[in-house]
Amino acid sequence: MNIQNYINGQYANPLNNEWLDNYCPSNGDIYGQIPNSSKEDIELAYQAAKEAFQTWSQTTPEERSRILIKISELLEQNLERFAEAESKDNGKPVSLANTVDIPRAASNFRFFGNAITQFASESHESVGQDAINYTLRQPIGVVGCISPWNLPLYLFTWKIAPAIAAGNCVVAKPSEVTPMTAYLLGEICTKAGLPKGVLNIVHGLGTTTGQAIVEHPEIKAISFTGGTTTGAHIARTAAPMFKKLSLELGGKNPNLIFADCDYEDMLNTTVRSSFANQGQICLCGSRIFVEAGIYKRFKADFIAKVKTLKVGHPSKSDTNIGALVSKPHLEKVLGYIERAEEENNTILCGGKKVSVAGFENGYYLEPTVIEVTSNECNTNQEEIFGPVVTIMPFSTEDEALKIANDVKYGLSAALWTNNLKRTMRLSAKLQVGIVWVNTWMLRDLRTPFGGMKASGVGREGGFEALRFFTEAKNVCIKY
Ligand code: TXE
Repeated sequence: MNIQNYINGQYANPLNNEWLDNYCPSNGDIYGQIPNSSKEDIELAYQAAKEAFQTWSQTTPEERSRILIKISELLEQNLERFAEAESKDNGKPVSLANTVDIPRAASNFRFFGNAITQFASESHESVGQDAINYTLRQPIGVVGCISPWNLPLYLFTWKIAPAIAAGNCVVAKPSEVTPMTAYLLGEICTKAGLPKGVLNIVHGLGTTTGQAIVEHPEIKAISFTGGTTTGAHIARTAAPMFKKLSLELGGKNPNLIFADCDYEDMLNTTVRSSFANQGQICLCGSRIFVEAGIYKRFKADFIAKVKTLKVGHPSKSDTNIGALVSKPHLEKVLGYIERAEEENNTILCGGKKVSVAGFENGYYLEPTVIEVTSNECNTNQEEIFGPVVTIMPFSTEDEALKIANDVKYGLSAALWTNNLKRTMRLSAKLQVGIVWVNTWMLRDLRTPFGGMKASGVGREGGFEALRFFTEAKNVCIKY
């Protein structure tokens, strides 16, 4: 199936008429083409957004809310169609797209549709000076949203929904590896009555199409999720133009498991936090540290459970692990496993490609557990972003904290303990944006989301996202 850009409320071919192949990860086939858009397409999208901003920025929050909630309802009505498209494009199990990706995309629109009606600004009475200050929260104008391939519609809409809720108009680019659901979203937006030009979706490569969004002098804010190297490049490009940036980047998240935790709950959740979405979530707990007293037991039980995970075609209901997103990505992950062995780490299970009968050219990989002897090895320092985790024992709480923080990333951590004082101590000291205690990936859209260190800058989610997508202007009136 060939897809098109969605500019000014209409589907259109790229101006240069250049196309890229779109691969299906579960069987390796090329199943369609996508626009390889140029700077000129971005300019067209920008002009449409600029024009739409004249009226969209003047609509009431209630009007915008009504349209966002309609988009959410239409996504829910089209759940199966979107879930199947997402799975085909990304390789993830349909069961995951059905229960997580698409419902969450719908929630993003509903949440920000509601949130904008509650987004109040502050006022401050300057006592003794006969003055009152109030803050105007005004939309920025035309903003850019660039999203990755791991949670395609989920993350695309996580940016778009707050941007348009706040009254901005958007030029958006999904990952060229997984463009399909973003393409389908255009039609839903038109049906929901989103005025033309408010959302423009342009497909193409990061280095050309994405770069053109970041370089556009009139696109004043960029919300980006993707790799840390790309994030650094975007920051460098945007800096001389003083663009507002929100960067959600990579992670190498620690799971700290203490002997006093609820063992079964921890074990089941740790399998999920390791391998959900083929381990391709920036929040996956890829470094597992276990208190020495229960290390042997954990190692045996964890491996036994991991071995029961079924790698298979994404459309099968008993598949736990589908295909990795692309051939280059599969090769990259295999390269990390090879290097782990060169570093004298021990592959406890997995590590090899899987040939799924009937789909031999798909990008399947066994869930892989590696035992490391030091947190300093590359395997524990670099983001692998696949179904690969490491395990290692620790002796004391201080040591656990030290190794958890001893990494360039700082996105999230999972802490497993029933000791309240330890929970409070570690939560305060972990250098991450999100700490989960006795759970993982429990998300509440009102909370701030984002990372420290090389995991990015800024926070999205809740009112943080609405703050990012608005300019705060203070007005001081002397009376
Ligand atoms: O991401 P890229 P890639 C990590 C993960 C993965 C690595 C690389 O470790 O292996 O990053 O993945 C667009 N200007 N994460 O190469 O390139 C690109 O087209 C503007 C973690 O696939 O960062 C896509 O839409 N845009 C991550 C988006 O950026 C550019 C999720 C992300 O692609 C651009 C994905 C440029 N110069 C990968 N270059 C997470 N945090 O969840 C690329 N893009």
